Amino acid sequence: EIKGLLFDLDGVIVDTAKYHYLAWKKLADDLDINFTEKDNERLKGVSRMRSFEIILEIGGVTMPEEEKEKNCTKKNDIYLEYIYQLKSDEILPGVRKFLEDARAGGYRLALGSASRNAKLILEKLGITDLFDEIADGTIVSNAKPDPEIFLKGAELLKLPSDSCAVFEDAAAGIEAAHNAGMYAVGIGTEENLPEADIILPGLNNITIEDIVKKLQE
Ligand code: B16
Ligand code: MG
Repeated sequence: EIKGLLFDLDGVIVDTAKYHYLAWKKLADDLDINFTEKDNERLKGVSRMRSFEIILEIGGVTMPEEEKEKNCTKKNDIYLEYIYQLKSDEILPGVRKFLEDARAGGYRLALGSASRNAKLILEKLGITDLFDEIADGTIVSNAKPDPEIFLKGAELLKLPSDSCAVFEDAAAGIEAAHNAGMYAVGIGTEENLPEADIILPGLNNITIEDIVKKLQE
């Protein structure tokens, strides 16, 4: 029986990918690396450092660890300028209602995001109170597809893996959910998320009951 719901942040609750892109783009320009919006797709769900390493690979650039750290901090400072401006109306369509209804239906909700800025983003969107627990990039060391983030989320919710369902927009996140022994609901397209147990274009016009029924068919 599904009792816990774990939500990825970027791509499921809010489209922060566009701000990540703008920040990485600025940094890449400074480093004379040609980084495109298409390249940015590869960074979804990926940790900050790993994202930077992918950008360096694209540019064929290497640099010492210390300098990589500095650039990651620089990127985050730029990213935060966008996040400080984030408004509650940027929450993706139907998400607030979906979360509220799921809570009212007795489900326990947790965030399961790689972002170290997750708490700030939830505050900005005004939805912190809708989550019972928050598992984010500040408490895990292994990035998706490692199951750590979702296992942490389930542990915080005090639920076994097999009673949890994960909502994810990234292939690595779907893989992480399965590695954790959880159901995986893909937000996106069949083409991008072939491994998901079910695929939805978003969380509007659907209830958690509909989803649970489909998952358990
Ligand atoms: P930060 P998610 C991920 O969020 C983003 O998709 C990914 O692009 C980003 O690099 C990562 O968070 C880390 O974010 O730099 O804010 O710590 O999809 O796991 O919610
Ligand atoms: Mg995501």
